[in-house]
Amino acid sequence: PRAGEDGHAQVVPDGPVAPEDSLGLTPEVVDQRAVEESERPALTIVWKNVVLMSALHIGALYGLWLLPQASWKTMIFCFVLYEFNAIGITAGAHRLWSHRSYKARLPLRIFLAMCDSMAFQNDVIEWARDHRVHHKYSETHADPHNAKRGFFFAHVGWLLVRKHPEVKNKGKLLDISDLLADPVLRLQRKIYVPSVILMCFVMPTVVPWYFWGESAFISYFVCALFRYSAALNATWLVNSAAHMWGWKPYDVRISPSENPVVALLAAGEGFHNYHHTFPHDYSTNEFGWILNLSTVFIDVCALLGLAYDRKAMPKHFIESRRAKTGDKRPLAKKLS
Ligand code: ST9
Ligand code: ZN
Ligand code: ZN
Repeated sequence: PRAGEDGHAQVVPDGPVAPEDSLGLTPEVVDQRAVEESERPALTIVWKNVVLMSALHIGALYGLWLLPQASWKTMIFCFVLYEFNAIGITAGAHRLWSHRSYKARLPLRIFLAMCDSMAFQNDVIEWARDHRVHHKYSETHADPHNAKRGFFFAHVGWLLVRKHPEVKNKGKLLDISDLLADPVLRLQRKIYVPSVILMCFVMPTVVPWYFWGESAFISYFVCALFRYSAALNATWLVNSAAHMWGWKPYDVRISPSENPVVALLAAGEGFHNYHHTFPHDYSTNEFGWILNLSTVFIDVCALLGLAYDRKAMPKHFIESRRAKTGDKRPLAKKLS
């Protein structure tokens, strides 16, 4: 059973529900979107990022081309790394640290921070600050990857240009004291560069070479560059594809959508209409383990006593919200 129905999980809301949580849209955000409709913000391109991102993707495509020459052990290792890379972002940076949707004991937090360094998506404090501002000011200029600015901007373009001043202005109003108070996150920030070199590039290259004699050249291009870039693109699809295409069974008024393909690629993070409607649910969906490896991971950690206080939306709460704001057309209903 999904946590929340088996009596083990804490059920949200456990405090007063903020207006943006109960309605999905604050009047402030709606007004802001209307004002911005006709604006086209100026872009300041960061050429260093353009060059590095292009080089990474060329290296990753070369890794994909080399993949058939890799041993089956290397292929399995690459897949396992991809999933742990994903878990670092989903169960770590996203569900634990950005949304506090469950609690984790120290060994699990250390493990998740290591996986997060393997994912090399900025340190958790920066990632979570950007993500909190993405939820609170979704699809306005204060949203770092505002999907109203098109697929490319939401996918990768936002990492290639200076941020809109509103991201910084609104971001500074957010409380991130909980992130700064976590010693694991402070340590990760302090040793971020060496931790990324080790976890994202050196370890994926050395393990196949040392343990089963893979060529270090192949393991670098396949397990480091190809795995890293594939996981980046899967993550970015949540910001681009899942903000554009899919079903809206919980709230028709927002762009984030239920996108099963993205859910599969992103270890359970494609149920984005649900997630933007109920951001504090630790499962980011209504269906528990279906297409959701990250929920499986958190539930197993809970069984081992490493994770606790998983927050899940009560069924009646979901139903009443669906009745108020959800898409009630037959297909959306069938898929919800
Ligand atoms: C990457 C991140 O890929 C991907 C995140 C995706 C999120 C997805 C979410 C979806 C849900 C979860 C799905 C998970 C699925 C996982 C599946 C896995 C298979 N608030 O940034 P700077 C201020 S990273 C408040 O330099 P610029 C602040 O004072 C990839 N203040 O801005 C800051 O200083 P500090 C690898 C803020 O100059 C100062 O501004 N990494 C905020 O405009 C300067 O900040 C890269 O490619 C805020 N939110 O530059 C690096 N933001 O930090 C990319 C900023 O000291 N980044 N401030 O406080 C950069 O190079 C730059 O950030 C930039 C903007 C060029 C993009
Ligand atoms: Zn989103
Ligand atoms: Zn989120």
